[in-house]
Amino acid sequence: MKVVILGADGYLGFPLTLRLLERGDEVWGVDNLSKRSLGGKSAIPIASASDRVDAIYEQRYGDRFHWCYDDVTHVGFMSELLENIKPDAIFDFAEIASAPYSQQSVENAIHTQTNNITGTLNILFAMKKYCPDAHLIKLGTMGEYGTPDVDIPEGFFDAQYQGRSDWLPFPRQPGSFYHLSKVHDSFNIMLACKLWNLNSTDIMQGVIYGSSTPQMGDDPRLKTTFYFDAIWGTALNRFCAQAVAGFPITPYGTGGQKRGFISLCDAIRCYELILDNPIKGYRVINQFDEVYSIMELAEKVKQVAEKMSLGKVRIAPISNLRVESEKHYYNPRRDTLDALGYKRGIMLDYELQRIISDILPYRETIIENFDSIKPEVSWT
Ligand code: USQ
Repeated sequence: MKVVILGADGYLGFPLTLRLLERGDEVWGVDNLSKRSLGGKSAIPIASASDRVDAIYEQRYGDRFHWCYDDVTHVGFMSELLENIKPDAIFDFAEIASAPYSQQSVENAIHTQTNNITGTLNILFAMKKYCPDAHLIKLGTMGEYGTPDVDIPEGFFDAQYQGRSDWLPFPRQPGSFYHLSKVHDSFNIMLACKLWNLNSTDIMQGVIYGSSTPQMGDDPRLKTTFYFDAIWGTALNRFCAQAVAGFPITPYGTGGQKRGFISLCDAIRCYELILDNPIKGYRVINQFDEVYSIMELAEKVKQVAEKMSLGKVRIAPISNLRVESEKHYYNPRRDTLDALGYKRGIMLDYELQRIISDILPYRETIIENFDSIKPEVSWT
């Protein structure tokens, strides 16, 4: 298949690029490399984009890989790209994906929403003109739904009101300007699919964890990022980094917040399944493996790290600077992936061991960046 990956230099986009090349697809990887200058602290060192491209060529994928350094928000670039390639599918990971970053300042909130919403609109208009039959696979977030006191369906539900009923978008209650940017994206995509008969899968993805995929092998140039700082690091990855460095693990507040989680390797398998099973029109897929509370995960990391002889690991809850429920019902559904044949490949304990082994050689990097671990962005 001819596949465009927007955000191909990122935590998800790069491993997906490697996997699709491995299985024989032709890939156009697009990135403006802006994430590299936003201050995230990665335990695993990241090769330059040109070293990554060299490594891909050395894997003998060069004839099927095309690297494009550009910005998805540029109208002329996107039009030219889709006009020339006419891809079968477009993955869109090219978004600013941090809730704390978006809450940090008006500049960051505007950067997040402008970048994310403009990029998506740009893709939609270019698809309409140049490749209306392509499949847009867009990364949304489970955070679009918030944490309602009822089960969470996949995007739509049977709404009953005053004796009448309709199949309507499930309410979105995002908890940050970042999560809200994804809601805007979802509605823009839904409208474009309705008006112009475009095809899109909008993935509501849970929190990802993981440090490597089989395609990376031992080549340091093929590793992906592993952020552990309070702005770009996500909960479970941060907990592993804290355990490795001998710092206390930091659930925010009581740690009763529940989220859906999925490993990096399983997320890549889901993207493949979605790519191989395109849709006509607009579809929402909830993508996560299991729901855990943050405290459950902190305890799990402690258990695994102590078994790996990392010494005594301490869990030290800190005050929660976010505005979010810490005790709530959470029951999202995951029907479509199951119907497509998805089976979880990686168990949590196994993946935690692997993450810890992968980042252990970079313990000093984490220790040196101790100051970046403590959250400082308040939601209020
Ligand atoms: N949390 C802690 N301690 C930490 C870090 C996080 O208790 O050291 C808690 C947060 O308060 C929150 C939960 O863990 O309740 C998840 O926080 P996170 O920083 O791991 O994830 P979040 O900000 O929700 O965003 C991440 C990704 C985002 C993706 C989203 C999926 O950065 O791109 O969209 O996960 S979801 O959370 O399902 O919306």
